[in-house]
Amino acid sequence: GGSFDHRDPLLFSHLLTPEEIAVRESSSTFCRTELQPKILLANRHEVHFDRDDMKKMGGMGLLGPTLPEMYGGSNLGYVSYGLITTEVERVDSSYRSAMSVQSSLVMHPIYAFGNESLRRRYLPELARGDMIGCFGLTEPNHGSDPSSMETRSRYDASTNEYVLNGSKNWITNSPIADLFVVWARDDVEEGGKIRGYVIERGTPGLDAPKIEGKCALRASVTGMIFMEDVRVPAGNRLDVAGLKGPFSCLNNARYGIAWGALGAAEDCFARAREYVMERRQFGAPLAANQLIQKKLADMQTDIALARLGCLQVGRLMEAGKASPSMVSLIKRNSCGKALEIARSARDMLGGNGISDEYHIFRHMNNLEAVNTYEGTHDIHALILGREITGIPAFTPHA
Ligand code: TGC
Ligand code: FAD
Repeated sequence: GGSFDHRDPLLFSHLLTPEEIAVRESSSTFCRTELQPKILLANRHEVHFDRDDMKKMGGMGLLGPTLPEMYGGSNLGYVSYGLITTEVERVDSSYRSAMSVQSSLVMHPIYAFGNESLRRRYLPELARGDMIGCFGLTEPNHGSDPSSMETRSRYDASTNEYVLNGSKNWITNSPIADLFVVWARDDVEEGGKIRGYVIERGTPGLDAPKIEGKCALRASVTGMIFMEDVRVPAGNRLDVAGLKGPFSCLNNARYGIAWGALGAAEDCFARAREYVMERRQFGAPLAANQLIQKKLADMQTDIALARLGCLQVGRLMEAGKASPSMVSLIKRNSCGKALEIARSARDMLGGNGISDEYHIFRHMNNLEAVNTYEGTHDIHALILGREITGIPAFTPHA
């Protein structure tokens, strides 16, 4: 018979390779020593994302980890990528957000759809964290439905440039980004297709103000992007047409989030467990109450099962057999479950659960945003619903 470890109830670790275990251990040490000590104040005072943190992540090989080494990547598998996002988000979703955007939404499209000159110019700097990227798809009037975007691109043959006009909203890292991957629709004469453009900070007509008053992801900076006749050299257009361009980036990022959210959930579980073991009410530890034990059992079950789902999708990605809807399934499940776990853990700490010093409230607020971005919980339900029934239900029918 085997033994039962409450920290790894289904022996998940036995399913990892020695390389994956080493990646998990080195990222965990990095996150505990470099990121954990600063998160409390970074969140409390909404400190701007520290550029040095991106450089440190780059130095650890955490940026673009699945890309080949010749472009600065670490040539790791998708399971290793998931293990990294788990360790980073165990500290805070803000740090994982910065890493996801840089790796999946900026480096991935440049690698997958950029010409060789773009790849060589930008990927190594992004991998080192010397350059920060952002990804502009969402607009003020179009979030869940990016196909209706208003941002337009027109070709100017006289200068061999594309001219972009429009605005983007809720863009992670836009106020501090050096490089903007922006999605825009062509003029009708040019096919009216959605395409991606790589734009450098400082290009005339480009502005990226910060969004103030955020109640989640406070250690991450979020902003808008305004474009007024922004001229982009023809070589900076990505070689992909249609929504599959941005969506293939989202597949990667959503996959990392599915793992990451479980890191936040596990931190909430561990902190709540520790608290109820110590805290006494009615003459006994809180942990001695059935209601408390049921909450812990629910949390542990949800985390353990969700993690196996992430691992299976990771292995399928490595084998080239994963479908985007599998990623919707795990992104939706992990974020929804992690949010419930954080709320429950917060409750178990009573009044102390309201204080940021106990960390759970911060995770809970972050997970509200994580459950919303990269496709909301309900949008992923509709993606799965379309698979199950063959009927797309995105557009309501009268
Ligand atoms: P639909 O008809 O389904 O598809 C249009 C075309 O796109 C292709 N496609 C995909 N390709 C690759 N991967 C995917 N996941 C794909 N999903 C769709 C599809 O095959 C088709 O190609 P083609 O060649 O036939 O034209 O398009 P739709 O408009 O009906 O889609 C509906 C819906 C709701 C599924 C989609 O619009 C959606 O996913 N909406 C959610 C929007 C979203 O996720 N936004 C995220 C913004 S980025 C962000 O939040 C970053 S936060 C980062 C952080 O800080 O961590
Ligand atoms: P809406 O689309 O207006 O949705 C509002 C509500 O309506 C949701 O509950 C939704 O589920 C529901 N809904 C919408 N359509 C339907 C339907 N057909 N049926 C049933 N319910 C529906 N975007 C980027 O491009 N890049 C980024 O870096 C980025 N970073 C972000 C960072 C943060 C902190 C946040 C909060 C958002 C970020 N986003 C980013 C934007 C994010 O992807 C969008 O907020 C998200 O896709 C939802 O779009 P929306 O906010 O416009 O909500």
